Amino acid sequence: MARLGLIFGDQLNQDHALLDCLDPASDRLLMGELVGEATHVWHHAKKIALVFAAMRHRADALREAAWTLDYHRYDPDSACQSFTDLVAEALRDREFEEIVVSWPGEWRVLDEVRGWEKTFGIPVTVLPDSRFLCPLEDFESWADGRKQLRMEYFYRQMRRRTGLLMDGDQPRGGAWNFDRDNRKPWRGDPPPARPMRFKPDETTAEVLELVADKMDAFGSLDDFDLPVTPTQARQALAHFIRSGLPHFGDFQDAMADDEDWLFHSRLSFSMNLGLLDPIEVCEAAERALDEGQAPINAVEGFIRQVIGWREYVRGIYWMKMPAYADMNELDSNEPLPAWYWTGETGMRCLAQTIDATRRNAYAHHIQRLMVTGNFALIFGVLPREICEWYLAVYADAYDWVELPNTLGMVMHADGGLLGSKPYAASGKYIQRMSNYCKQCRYQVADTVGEKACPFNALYWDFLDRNRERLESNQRMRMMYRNLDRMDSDKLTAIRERAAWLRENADSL
Ligand code: FAD
Ligand code: DLZ
Ligand code: SF4
Repeated sequence: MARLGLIFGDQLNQDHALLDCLDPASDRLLMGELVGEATHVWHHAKKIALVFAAMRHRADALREAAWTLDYHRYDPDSACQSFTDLVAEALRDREFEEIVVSWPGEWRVLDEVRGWEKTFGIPVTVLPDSRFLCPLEDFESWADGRKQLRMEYFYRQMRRRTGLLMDGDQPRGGAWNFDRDNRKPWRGDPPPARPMRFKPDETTAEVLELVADKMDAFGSLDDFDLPVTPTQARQALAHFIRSGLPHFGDFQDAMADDEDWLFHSRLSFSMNLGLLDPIEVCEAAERALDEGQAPINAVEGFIRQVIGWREYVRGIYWMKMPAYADMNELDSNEPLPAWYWTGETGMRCLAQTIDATRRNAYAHHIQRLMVTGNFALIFGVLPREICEWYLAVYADAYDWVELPNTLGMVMHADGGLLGSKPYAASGKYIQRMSNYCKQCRYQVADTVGEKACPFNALYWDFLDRNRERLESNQRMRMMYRNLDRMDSDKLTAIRERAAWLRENADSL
């Protein structure tokens, strides 16, 4: 009897574990564009279009490679809305001896899959997800028994494991980390390196029409230019290595009012769909160093994001789910201000970041961390609401990567499991790393008063409110020393201003 292999929409990698395990001569593959997956959060239109277009191209390629594949096209009126419905439909038509999938990217989906043996009465096999370099068991063994988990130590192990940037057992360039060189603001020079653009082909154009006509999605679908096949993703990689990587390190933390990309790669879209293999991406970066095309601070900084942070957040996610999603250690309970969805706020840094998000389904890391993330942290937004926002609005967002970044790195809602301290900052940080403040309605130099930058009062108020939880953290000492220097009248005025900002959030 045949086996049924279900391929999830973000697992389009050519080395998918199913393809080694199943036999194209006797087994069948299944993929589906599902109402449930497309609407469980208010996804960005470009994200839905990217996933569907890449899925359709992958389905065509698998059929060309002699696989028998059933593909369910998006149909809002169909009774087939979820992965379970999709499998049930396949089992209605034919008998199968086994269902095979690869470990999904979301706990929610894994939980669904785990119910299938009981629902359908046949065995279900979950194979490893070959889009990652560190198997989940290896992450757990690394984490086991450590008092504190720190990305830096995990990253060093990943360097040794992959051999990337290693001279024997020593780090290349004499250090594991060159971050001290990577904090320059960008003042217009060198010119920014924009990502490569791809014209939609017929398949993609059909998907764009579908999304425009049939879906009520967030953001803009205009100028869709994303890579949707492995070939295009490789072209985008080569383009980034040539144009963005040389300056990636220097300006990694910079932000600019009218520049959406600076020197970032936009490769998360492709890596998270399986169109690019992370090791291939890192090897291309190391080759640029070998050939003198990019400096060590850029190449090391980039590789650290891919084999360090990307793998680390995934490891934490699977080790701690499902309880992780409900954590709220700082007791943050404010609703998400409505302008997170519209960008209609006078705070220039937020307005520009959200505008870019609406147009591109993208904001770069420092915008996500220090603008939209920092505001949500110091304002005290309920973690569940801000996590849902990030999962919806970015085209690279899947629970395994979005949740630890938002709930852990940004909101510190896991009590410091993922990152050692909250990235809380006042407007001064944004002023130093960008030119937003020059065009803002608010005054970055002021903390209280009608025109004062809201980040300032909220920052001091955040420290004040969380003193008991954060004061003993070594890395927060300096911040608390500064707070302690403040006289009590000023602190009272700050508390009042912060309370006013919370009450009037939607009009900021
Ligand atoms: P580059 O700056 O060019 O970096 C290169 C690659 O490194 C990225 O493509 C990505 O694969 C990897 N990377 C860098 N930082 C991280 C990180 N912190 N975690 C995981 N991978 C990383 N990334 C996602 O892929 N999906 C998400 O849903 C997501 N949500 C985030 C939410 C918040 C609140 C924050 C602060 C960060 C989030 N990130 C997420 C991490 C990071 O911001 C994006 O990976 C990055 O902006 C993608 O753009 P890029 O490809 O141009 O990255
Ligand atoms: C994000 C997404 C969207 C928008 N649509 C689909 C879909 O229609 N079919 C599908 O298989 N996957 C989709 N995905 C990705 C899933 O939500 C989910 O994150 C992964 O399938 C888990 O591996
Ligand atoms: Fe953002 Fe404050 Fe600067 Fe305005 S003044 S751009 S709100 S940091």
